[in-house]
Amino acid sequence: MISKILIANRGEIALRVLRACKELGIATVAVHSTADADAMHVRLADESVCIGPPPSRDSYLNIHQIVAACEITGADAVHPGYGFLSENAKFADILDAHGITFIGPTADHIRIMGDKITAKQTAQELGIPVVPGSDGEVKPENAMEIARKIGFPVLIKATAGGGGRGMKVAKTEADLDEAVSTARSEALAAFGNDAVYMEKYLGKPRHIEIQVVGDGEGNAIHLGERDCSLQRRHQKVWEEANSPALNVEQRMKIGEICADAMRKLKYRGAGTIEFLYENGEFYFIEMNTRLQVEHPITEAITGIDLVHEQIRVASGGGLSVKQEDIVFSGHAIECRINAEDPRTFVPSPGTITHFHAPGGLGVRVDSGAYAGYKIPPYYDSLIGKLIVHGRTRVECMMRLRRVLDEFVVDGIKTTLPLFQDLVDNPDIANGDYDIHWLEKYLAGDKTH
Ligand code: MV4
Repeated sequence: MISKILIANRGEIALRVLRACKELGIATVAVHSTADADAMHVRLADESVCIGPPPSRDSYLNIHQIVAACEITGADAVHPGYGFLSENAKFADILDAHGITFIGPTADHIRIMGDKITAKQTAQELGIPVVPGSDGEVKPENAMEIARKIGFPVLIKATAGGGGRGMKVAKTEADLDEAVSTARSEALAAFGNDAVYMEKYLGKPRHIEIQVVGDGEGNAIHLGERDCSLQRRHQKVWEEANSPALNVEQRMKIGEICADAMRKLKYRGAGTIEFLYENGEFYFIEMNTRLQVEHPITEAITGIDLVHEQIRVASGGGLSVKQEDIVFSGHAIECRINAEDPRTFVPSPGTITHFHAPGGLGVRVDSGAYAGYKIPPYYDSLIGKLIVHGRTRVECMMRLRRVLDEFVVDGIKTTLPLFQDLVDNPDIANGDYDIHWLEKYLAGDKTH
């Protein structure tokens, strides 16, 4: 049994986890840096502990301070949220050594999926379709032979990577040497590890990810997919469930492949299996071993609270639902509201002077923002998420247009105006976009 959870995070996700704890009758401990003393997650928690100065490495990433906060408050479990320590295997090991439950997968599963080559090999062994590519690491001297076998264009990726860093395309043989050496030096600089691997480069895929939850004992469910193709510089901007590109048969087929893989792995916790989707085929790229920012759209179409499930499986209580009882209903869209200039995406920290969140049927706002709140400059610029649900995609889009009109955030710049443009765009209305659509749109190329 878990009776007190320490939430090792800040902002909207700390609030999100707090809400689940309250519903389950579990006591909560907030941690915060000195910059976040006035944050909503601190106000709403039962107890709070200041864990250090503003920089993340001294506070939200400081494992010793977080373990000490658990010991001081008697918390018996930690929810890491997303980002920060959520995919840190060493953190999971240290909590384990202190007899504190990590609400997430085993440290071994975090490690396997954190190394992109092992992740891909594991996925393939579990029956998940992967992008054609090298069999493990590629050394410069073998690169040409491997690339010719795969067929150009190819993509060089960092083994320790993720999020697009250390990734280089080689269109033809003439580009290969440079692509490999740049990818290796970028990987070394970013991750302290120059190992790279190679894949067939897919030109116009969609990014589609499958939500899974496992109980660690060989039971697992899938909760359908999210289409996260609308990204800018590897930051998701707009996500939807279901994907406008899939039908029910495709959804249930790839979902069952993923759930089955998680059963074989005896995976525990929530996870996301990421695919590129092109010409009707799925190609595994990565697995995330955490709750994701965009999880609420899955909750909207399934009615399942993913944080409740995480807490249940972490305490050995099992999943609350069987696969055959999951009903997918309607359509949901999430807009990430960032404190940024909507054209340049330059961060816009400062004081929010007015704040009015929209409401009504099918509307959810996850945010720690309020009038008078001062956004600190030290962390990411996500200040809230708007999630809209409708019975159909058309109803969802009509509702989103209405809701965006109601949303007021004054005193700072936000990305809300971008969503007002997107909701009126014909390609978006048709669900006709790939992973490059948004960057082209923002560059002013509206001809595609
Ligand atoms: C790819 C790809 C094309 N072909 N892999 C970018 C981040 C990392 N998670 C994987 N990424 C990509 N992998 C192959 N074989 C194109 C991307 C990619 C991308 C993927 C998802 C969402 C947005 C993207 C933007 C640019 C490139």
